[in-house]
Amino acid sequence: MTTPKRALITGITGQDGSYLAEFLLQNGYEVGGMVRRTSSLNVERLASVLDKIKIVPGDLLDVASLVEAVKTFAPTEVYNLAAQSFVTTSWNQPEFTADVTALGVTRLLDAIRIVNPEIRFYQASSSEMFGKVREVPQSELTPFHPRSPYGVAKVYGHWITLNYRESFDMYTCSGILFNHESPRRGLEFVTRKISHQVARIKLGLAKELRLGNLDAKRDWGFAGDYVKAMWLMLNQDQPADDYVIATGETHSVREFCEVAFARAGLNYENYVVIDEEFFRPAEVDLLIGDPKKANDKLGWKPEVSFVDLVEMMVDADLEYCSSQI
Ligand code: NAP
Ligand code: F7E
Repeated sequence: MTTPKRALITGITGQDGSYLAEFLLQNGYEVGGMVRRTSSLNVERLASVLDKIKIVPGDLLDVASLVEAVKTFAPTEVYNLAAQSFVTTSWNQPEFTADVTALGVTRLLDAIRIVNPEIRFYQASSSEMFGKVREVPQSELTPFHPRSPYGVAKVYGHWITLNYRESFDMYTCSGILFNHESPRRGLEFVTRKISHQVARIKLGLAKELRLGNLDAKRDWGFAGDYVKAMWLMLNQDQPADDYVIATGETHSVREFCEVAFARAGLNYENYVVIDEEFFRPAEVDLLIGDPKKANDKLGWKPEVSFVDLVEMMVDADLEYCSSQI
């Protein structure tokens, strides 16, 4: 009998953490979820797996808690998904963002190095590192030019992950993931803000949707597809490497609105109001990833199309908002 693999997920209470936990459990893993102390436990997204995972206390701001988490759970793989992940907040809390999203990666890598450097490590890097893009589409070789304190923090996290691979011969991978969404996306991100408000308008609970830059373009995929790529990166026979994970298609916020409102039988032009409040000090205008390396080396491909993703989110929010009435 082989010993089951053990995965410790930081950020398990977030969108990606919940999908990754489900995926790893289905694949025979024992799963530990690192959770920071808050006044109320935020485990809504974990409803289907809560009784199957082990909650491990820990905070990326506190290295002693990370050493303890790695020591007590004794994982074979660590997925670092925890971050202050909302770009807008990173301008209001730049130092906090750097502490969690940048330095937090070093703290966790160091905890692993001290406790057991054989543990394989995944870092959640981001297409926001490309920012003011230097080439189209963006690949693993495209230079970075981040446009927010969040993007800058992720560049640090990316390079420290590579540095621990090169300095200590650890199996550390960085996944440069483009935007990925789902019905579990936080309400502050534009896709979920749209799908949720479309549902409320359809049900007569709201009259308008206030948004910022409708012309920004993103390469949007489905979070459930993207967590498989994280796992593939840590389960290769070849040496650790970094991969762009994307669909290779780009769509504007306006197009997202068009498809989302149409799903509910509405025309977005009658409801969307442009509001200066939602414009950013510096914008990332266009992101489109080149997932060729992940296709070739990991055999990874996205399965959910843009239209299917938007419709999945609107349908889920129609059901969710109806149940709240
Ligand atoms: P998310 O929903 O915002 O989840 C973030 C998670 O981080 C939450 O579980 C949160 O816990 C945890 N966290 C925050 N600060 C922490 C701290 N100090 N110590 C421990 N945990 C902490 O993010 P997501 O969309 O799932 O994304 C997962 C990761 O991928 C993030 O690192 C994000 O930056 C990165 N990323 C996301 C995308 C995307 O499109 N979704 C694309 C590229 C990269 P609480 O529940 O306690 O707040
Ligand atoms: O914005 C525009 C906004 O907040 C997308 C995070 O997961 O993906 C995410 O970062 C675009 C931007 O995501 C509103 O200006 C217009 O151009 O949904 P978002 P993001 O900033 O791309 C990356 C890959 C990550 O790593 C991050 O963690 O939409 N936009 N109007 C708006 N955005 C928001 N939030 N709200 C609006 O009203």
